[in-house]
Amino acid sequence: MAFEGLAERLQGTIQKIKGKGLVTEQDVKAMMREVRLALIEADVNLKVVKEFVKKVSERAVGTEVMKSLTPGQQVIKIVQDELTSLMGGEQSPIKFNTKPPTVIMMVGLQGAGKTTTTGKLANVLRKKYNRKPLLVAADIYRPAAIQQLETLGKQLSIPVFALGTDVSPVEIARQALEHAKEEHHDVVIIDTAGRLHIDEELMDELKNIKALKEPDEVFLVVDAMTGQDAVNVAQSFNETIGITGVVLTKLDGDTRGGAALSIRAVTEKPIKFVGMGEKMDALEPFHPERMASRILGMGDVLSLIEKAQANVDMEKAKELEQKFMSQSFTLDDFVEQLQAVKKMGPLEDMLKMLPGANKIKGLDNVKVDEKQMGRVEAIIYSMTPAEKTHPEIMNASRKKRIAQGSGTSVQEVNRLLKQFEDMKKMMKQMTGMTQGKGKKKMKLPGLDSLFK
Ligand SMILES: Nc1nc2c(ncn2[C@@H]2O[C@H](COP(=O)(O)OP(=O)(O)OP(=O)(O)O)[C@@H](O)[C@H]2O)c(=O)[nH]1
Ligand SMILES: [Mg+2]
Repeated sequence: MAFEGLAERLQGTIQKIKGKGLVTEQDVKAMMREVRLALIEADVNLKVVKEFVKKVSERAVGTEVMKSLTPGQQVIKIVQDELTSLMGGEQSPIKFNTKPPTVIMMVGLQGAGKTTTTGKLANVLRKKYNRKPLLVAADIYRPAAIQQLETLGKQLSIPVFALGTDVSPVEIARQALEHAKEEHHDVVIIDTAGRLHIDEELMDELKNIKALKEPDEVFLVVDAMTGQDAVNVAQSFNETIGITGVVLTKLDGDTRGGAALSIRAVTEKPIKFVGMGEKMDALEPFHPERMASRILGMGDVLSLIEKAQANVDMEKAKELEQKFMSQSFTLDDFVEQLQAVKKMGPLEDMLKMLPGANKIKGLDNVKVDEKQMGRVEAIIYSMTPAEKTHPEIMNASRKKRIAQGSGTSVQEVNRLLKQFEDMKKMMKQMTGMTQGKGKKKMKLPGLDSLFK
C-alpha cells in the first residue's frame, strides 16, 4: 500500500501524544522531531517539511491547545489540518468551459501514464458528468501510441481522433477541435507525446498546441513512484508551459508519498486526480482531507468525534453511564440511546469513518439495518411505563398486545427482551468488577474513547 512507511511512523508518533491531558512545549518538540524525520524519509521536499513543521509547532503550543480539554487530540487535529492544507485543502474539481467544448490537454514525461489517464478521464467524464468526450491522438513519435489510444477508445466506446504520424501534433489538435464542434463533443482530451527528459522541442510543441485555443485544463501526469523527481518535473512544466492541475498516477503502488505531499506546496497547483491502477475505472478525485486522515490512520475519526460532540448531550451521556453503573437502566433509556446514535447519520457512513476501515475489505457491502432499529423502537413505544421499567412483569398476553401495537411479532418482542436482559447481565458483571475490587474504575467501552 502507498504511504505505508510514512503512515506507520506518523501513527506511532501521534499515538504517544493522543491521550495526554497536558501537552508541554517539550512534548511538541519531541513529536515534531519525529514528524520531520518521517516526512523526510517519505521523500517530501525539504522546504515543504520545514514549513510544515514550523506551522504545526506554532499552532501546537498556542492557545487553541492549551485551552482545550483534550490537548492530545487537539494536537493531532492540527497535524491533520495542516497535512490537509499542505495537499490543497479542498478537493479541486475539473474546470469546464461554459462554451463547449472544454479542452483538456494531457502532458508529462514518458511512461507517466498520460495515455492511460486520457482513457480513464474520458470514462469518468462520460459516467459521472454525462459528457461526450473526444480523444485526440497527438503523439506521433511512437507509432504504437496512436494504436494504444485507439484500443482504449474502442474498449470504452469513445471516439478517437487520429491522423497518423505524418501530420504535426499542432495540426492534429487544430483539426480535432473542428471535428469536435461538428460532432458536438463537449470535451476534447488531447493526449500528447512524452519525452525522457524535459527538452525545448517538446515544450515548444506543447506551447503551440496550447496556443490554438487556451485549454481549460492542462493536466500534468506524473508517476507518484518517482517522488522528488515528480515534484521537479511539475515545477519545470509549470514554469515553462503552465499547468492547471496534476494527476498523480500509480498511487496503487508502494510509493512513499513524497510527491503527493509536496507537489501542491511547490507548484501551487492542485492534484486533481489519482491513478489507482491500470484499469479504466481506476481514476479517483483527489481528496486532501481523506488522504490526510488515511495517512494518519484515523479513518475519518475526527469528523466522527465532531459529529458525536455535536449530537450527543454530554450531560445525558454521563447520566446514562450512571444508570448503567447503578443498573437502573430501563428500556426507555435504551430507546433514547438508539435515537442518539441515529441522529449521527447513517450507520454505514459512520462505520467507514472508523480507523482501519480502509483495511476492511467489503465494507461497501455492509448495510446496517436501520429498519430493524425502527422496529425495536416501535416495540418499546408500545409498552406501558410499568413494562418499560419492570420488564419482568411481561407475560404472554402483554407480549401479544405489544406485538400487535408495534406491528411486529411476539418472537421479536421476546428477542428484544432477551437482548435487554443480556445487556443488563453484562452491566452487572462490569459494575461487580469495579465495585467489588474497588481498584480500577471501569469505563464503558466505546463511550469512553469517544469522549476522552
Ligand atoms: N499501477 C498503475 N499503473 C499505471 C497507472 N497509470 C498508468 N499505468 C501504467 O503505466 C504504463 C505507462 O502508461 P502510459 O499511459 O502508456 O504512459 P504515457 O505517459 O502515455 O507514456 P508515453 O506515451 O510513452 O509518454 C502503462 O503500463 C500503464 O498501464 C496507475 O495509476 N497505476
Ligand atoms: Mg502515451
